This record gives sequence, structure tokens and C-alpha cells, in this order.
Amino acid sequence: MERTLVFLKPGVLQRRIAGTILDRFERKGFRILALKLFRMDKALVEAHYAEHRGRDFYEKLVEYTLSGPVIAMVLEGPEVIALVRRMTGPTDIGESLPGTIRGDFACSTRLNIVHASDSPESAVREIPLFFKDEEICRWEDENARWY
Ligand code: 3AN
Repeated sequence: MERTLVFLKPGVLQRRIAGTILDRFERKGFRILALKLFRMDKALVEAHYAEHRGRDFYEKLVEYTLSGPVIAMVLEGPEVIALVRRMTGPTDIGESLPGTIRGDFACSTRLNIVHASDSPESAVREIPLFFKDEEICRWEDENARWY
């Protein structure tokens, strides 16, 4: 069983599509272990996107991420990291096919709607940036026998 960190970027609330996107993750069968709507502060955005500091899109990326509340979550499931990345579609919007979240709801690489951890190492680094251990709620999943 794996865990991944997902957050819906500020444009999602503006466009009233938060429920639509959350619905996709729920219907896939993942377990939501933590969920919150909040404004990321600059320190969190800079820590989260540290690997991109200095890139030409970095300042705009920080500005956009700070522009309104995000909805962050921890999802759990078998191979959830890779499966969620398949559901979001690739970073490059030109490669994101219809049927993926980015392919269906975004037309810009910069404003590409959703963040999802891209590897087990990223998930382990990112989850504690967003959630304290006591905010992660473990629950029995009756659905798990259908995996
Ligand atoms: P992902 O979000 O798919 O893991 P990263 O980590 O490479 O992709 O990039 C983080 C974020 O930076 C992206 N979600 C996107 O908003 C922005 N970004 C990445 N590459 C570009 C780019 N070439 N031009 C504009 N924005 C970009």
C-alpha cells in the first residue's frame, strides 16, 4: 500500500471543479486519509517547489500557487503514486490526453490544475510538508477486498 500527496491548485476552486476532481479519485477506489482547504504560505510553496528554484517558470509558479486556497489530500491505495499520475496526465499540457484530469480541465502547463507526488521519494518528502501525523486519519476500508 502506498500514499501520495495531491493538491488541487487555486484555479480549481475558482472554477468550481473541486468536487468533480475529488470524485475521480474516490471512484477509482483510493482511500482519502487527509483532506484540507487552506492557503499555502510562501515558506511551504518554496519548500514544496525547491527543485524548481531558478527555472524560468518558478516565480510565476509561486505566484499562482499563492493566489488562493488549495485543497490538499493524502490518498492511499495500491500503486497510488503511479496511478494518480496517470489520472492527472503529464506535466506538459500538450501531452495530456483527454480523459486525464489535465487533459480534460487544463490548457496551460503552468496552470495545470493539480499536483501529485511523482515518486515514492517525493511522496515521503511532501506528505509531512502538508500534514502533521495526527491529521492523517487511518480507517478500515471495506472496499479493499475488491482491489
Ligand atoms: P508536476 O506538477 O507534473 O510534478 P513539475 O514538478 O515538473 O511537474 O512542475 C511543477 C509545476 O511547475 C507544474 N505543475 C507546472 O505548474 C509548473 N511547470 C512545470 N514545467 C513548466 C513549464 N515548462 N512551463 C510552465 N510551468 C511549468
